[in-house]
Order: sequence, then C-alpha cells, then structure tokens
Amino acid sequence: MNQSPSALAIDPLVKDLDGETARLRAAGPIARIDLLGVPAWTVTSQPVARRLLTDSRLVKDINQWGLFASGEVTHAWPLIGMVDVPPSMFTTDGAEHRRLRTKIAQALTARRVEELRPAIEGYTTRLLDEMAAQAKETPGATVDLKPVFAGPLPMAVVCSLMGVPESEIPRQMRLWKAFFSLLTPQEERLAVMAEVYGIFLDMVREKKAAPGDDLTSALILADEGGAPMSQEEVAGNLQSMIAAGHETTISLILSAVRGLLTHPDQLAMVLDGQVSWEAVIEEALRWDPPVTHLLMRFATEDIVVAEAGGFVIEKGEGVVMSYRAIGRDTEFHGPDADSFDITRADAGRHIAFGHGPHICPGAALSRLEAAIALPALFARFPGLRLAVPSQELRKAPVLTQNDLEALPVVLGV
Ligand code: STR
Repeated sequence: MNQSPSALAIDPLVKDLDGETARLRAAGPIARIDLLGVPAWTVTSQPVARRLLTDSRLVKDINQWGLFASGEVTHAWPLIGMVDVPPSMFTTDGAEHRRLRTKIAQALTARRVEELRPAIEGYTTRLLDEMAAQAKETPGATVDLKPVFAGPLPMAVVCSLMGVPESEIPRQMRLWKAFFSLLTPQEERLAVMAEVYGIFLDMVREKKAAPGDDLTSALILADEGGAPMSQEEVAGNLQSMIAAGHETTISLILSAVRGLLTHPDQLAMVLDGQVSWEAVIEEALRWDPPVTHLLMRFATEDIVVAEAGGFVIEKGEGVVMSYRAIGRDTEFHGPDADSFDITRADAGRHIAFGHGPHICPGAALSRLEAAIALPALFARFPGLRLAVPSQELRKAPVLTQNDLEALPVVLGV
C-alpha cells in the first residue's frame, strides 16, 4: 500500500490516548496517519477543519476513495464498517444529503427535543432508583457507572424516538459493542453488520405496513408524501441514528462525570451554582469528545491546504477529522487546552459536533440528555467519588469513538 514513511500509526487498542492526541497535534494542522495499514490525512486544527468541512470537493461517497476503488482496501480492513455503510444521510452530499437528512434534522431541533424531556427524566429517575436500591443492599460497593447509568439512558432515548421496541435494546447493545470493538474478529464484525441491517430493514417493512408514532414511521410516510426515501434509505438512516445516538452520548456523560470527579474544586463550583451544567457539558465535549476520529471524507479533486505549507490532498485520498486533537488545538484554545476547565473563556467554541452540512443533527438531543442526567446523578448521590485512581481508568479498544472501558465509582450513600 502507498504508505508515506512519516505517517503516524493510530493505536487500535487506545492504550495512551492523551499521548497519541499530543503526537497528532505535534504533527501539524494536517498530517499523514496510518489507520491499521491504511493511509489517510488527519486534520487537527479547528480553522482547517472548519474550512475543509464546508469544502464541497470533500465527499462521503466511498466510491470516490482511490484505495477502495482499486481494491487495496477491502472488507478485511477492520474499519471498513465505518465507511462502507448502507446509503443514508451519512453517506451522501448535496441535494441527496438534504433529501435524506432534512426531516430528521427538523425532528431534532432544540425546540422539538424539549418534548422528549419528560421521557428522559423518567428514564433517568428509573436508573437512579435502581442504583440507589442496589447501593442500599451493598453500601460502599464499587459500581461501574457505564452499564448502570451512562449506557442504558441514550439507547433507551434514541430507540423510543425512532420507534425501536424496548425489548430490542439488549440485542442492539450487544451488536454495537461487537461492531465498534477492535478485539472483535473481522468475520464476526461483518456478520454483525449484516445482522443489524437485516433487523432494520425488517423493522422498516413492518412499520410501512403498520406505522407508529415515531420518527422512522414519519420517514416512511414522507416517502408517500413527495419527499421520496426508499425503504433501504430509511433503514440506513434508522441504523445511523441508533449507532450515533447511543455510543456518542454515553461517552459525553462519562467524560463529564470523569472531568468533575477528577476536579473536585470545579465540581463544587457547579454544585454551588457558580458555573452552569451547560458549561460542564461544553467543556467535556471539547476536552474529551465522544468522537476521537471521524472517518472519512474523500477528495474529488486535488485540494491545496495553504495553512500547512501547501500540502496537497490528492484526488481520491481520504481525510479524517480528529476531533479529540481539534479540541486540544492550543493555537485555538490556548496553551492550557489539555486541562479540563469549566470556567474557560472560550467554552462552547469547540466543534465536537462537527461543522458544515453534516453537523450532528442530534446535538440538541444529546445536550438535553446530558443536561438532565448529570445534575440528577450528582443530586441523588452527593458523595459520588471515583473508586480507583484516575490514572487507572482505561479506554476501550475502539479507534474512532471515545469509549471509556469502565467508570468505577462509589455512590457514597
Ligand atoms: C456505524 C455503522 C453503521 O452501520 C452506520 C453508521 C452511520 C452513522 C455513523 C456510525 C456508522 C458510526 C458512528 C457515527 C455515526 C454518525 C455519527 C457517529 C460516525 C458508521 C459519530 O460517532 C459521530
């Protein structure tokens, strides 16, 4: 494969994410990376990312990727499932993209997601009640916050929004975990991808016959009302929504809790009301964002990147947005970009949700989930603390997503 010698290898096992982020930043605003043997560009500067994310010569269509078209990248590549996915708003640009995305984006505005508040509060209370009951039985025990709180909430919310039955949640959790983990053998990952698409295609067929009061049914009905979307496209959108809607928000909640528990002085300021929960959420998004690397856009023409000494992204090459490195951009966020600081002056100026036409349509929903979950958690368990030294916290072997293996805490009741 056409490997540039200076390409920085990205560790699939994520053993030292802070070190890797620093090395990426040091490599410059745009640099070569090696994704498990596959070369690509990485962008680590916010201004460069903003510009490239609004450059129509960079597209999501995998058929524009030289290495894929030539057969050098195949389904044996462990990250193929991040780029070769069913057609949806995630894989298209321009008018096609608008056709597939608009209805979803309209259902997810800040105003519309407010309607979900009571349901999100209900799930949150239910999870906290279960945690409290468990804590009463085994006081002082170590609890992993991921499976009991951060994990179940986002999946429950996105499933109810899309009309995926609650009974389906355990299987979805299992399949997506296998999909994202780089310890999963490739054969199994490909089988998981096929199974997932099969489940969603069946679901769309069933909803077409008997629509419900959910966003998937609304997309199907739009099909009949002049904004055509095929069943495959609805299934692709549904699949993207479920994948994007749970994995990322779990991470947002865990990052914020980790940030606060490792900075008790800042936690105190939030609990005093001196700093808002919104500031906590925005800082968590910048400091340790849900998306480490977003794969991938492809150049339809040569693109000159003036900032980086005139590097040329050649036609057919792939470009990754490295959002964790972008959040730590010292030129943009200042010399203390590595530290978690909910009082920083430029809080909220991150682009963790992306930028341009593909900017996360679920941003308002995920912010709402975090804005409900975090204060409720700390109100219910005022003595919440880490159960292990923070250096012992490990990231899971997921290259693209920020996935904390576990967040062991003592609830302190
Ligand atoms: C996972 C595999 C799949 O079947 C469909 C998609 C499309 C949406 C993708 C998703 C993927 C992976 C996680 C993504 C999500 C959109 C937002 C989310 C990239 C490739 C993020 O992590 C930003």
